[in-house]
Amino acid sequence: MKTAIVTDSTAYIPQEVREKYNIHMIPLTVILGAEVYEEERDLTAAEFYEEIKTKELPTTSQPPIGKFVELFEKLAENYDEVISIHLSSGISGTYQGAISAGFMVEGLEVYAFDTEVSCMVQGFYAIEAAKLVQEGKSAAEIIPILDKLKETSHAYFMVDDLSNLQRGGRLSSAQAIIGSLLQVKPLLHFKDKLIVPFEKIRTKKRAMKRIVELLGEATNGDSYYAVIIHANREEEAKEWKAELEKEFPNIEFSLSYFGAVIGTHLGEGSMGLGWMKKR
Ligand code: MYR
Repeated sequence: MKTAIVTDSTAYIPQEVREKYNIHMIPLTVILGAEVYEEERDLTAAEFYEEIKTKELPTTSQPPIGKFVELFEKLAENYDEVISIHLSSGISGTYQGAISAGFMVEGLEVYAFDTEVSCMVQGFYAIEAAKLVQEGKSAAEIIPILDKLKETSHAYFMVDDLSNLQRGGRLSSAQAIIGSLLQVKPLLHFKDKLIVPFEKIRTKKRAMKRIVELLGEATNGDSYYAVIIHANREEEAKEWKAELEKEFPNIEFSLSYFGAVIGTHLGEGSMGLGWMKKR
């Protein structure tokens, strides 16, 4: 049984890591002014944050179904099955797109996996799945392992300005709650596949402190992967990583970023921390 691993661009897995683990990537789209870009292919995160200084506010879109069909048909030439790992189905139609395309392609069994999150935490699932393929496991064996890992994984994040999330319709709360949150820096997270406020916190510094508390409680001295994710704030993220590495020797930290699609909805200056237990 030959198994391929696909994820979408919002995992923001660096190209060399994708190549190392043979992970195939399908890009989501950013519409900036009159231009349509496939993120991570023809628009890097750095270019995006530069562009939005002068352009109108961007919008985003899931991969066209035809692109999924094209990719799966190509994979069908060399593989029997594919695990297609995607950002939360509560915030994008990408996961559903993978399922629909799976019905249209012959000779390839498509297993779509909803990470119920996004960014490098989604990347953790894709990398673990790829390692399991290397260990000789099939999709039917890998999916339950990914489901189990879900119980150990979480992400919290904060934004400088909630209006991007509100405008893009990706903040799931009553308008009155959102109104009261606009004055503070709420800590956000995913619940039942949707983005919801976790706690109201007044400053970014306090929000970061609270995330660290939550990390400590969740990991409890066990071996975990964790990732610090930033929207064009690399230095700040590096400093935070160095502090966290001192405090949590059992956790393997990495650094990642909110690229163009997720950056459109969160805005520059956002920061997040996600984790997953090591197998
Ligand atoms: C689409 O147009 O289909 C993509 C929509 C993406 C919405 C992104 C909303 C923010 C996600 C934040 C993830 C934070 C993970 C740590």
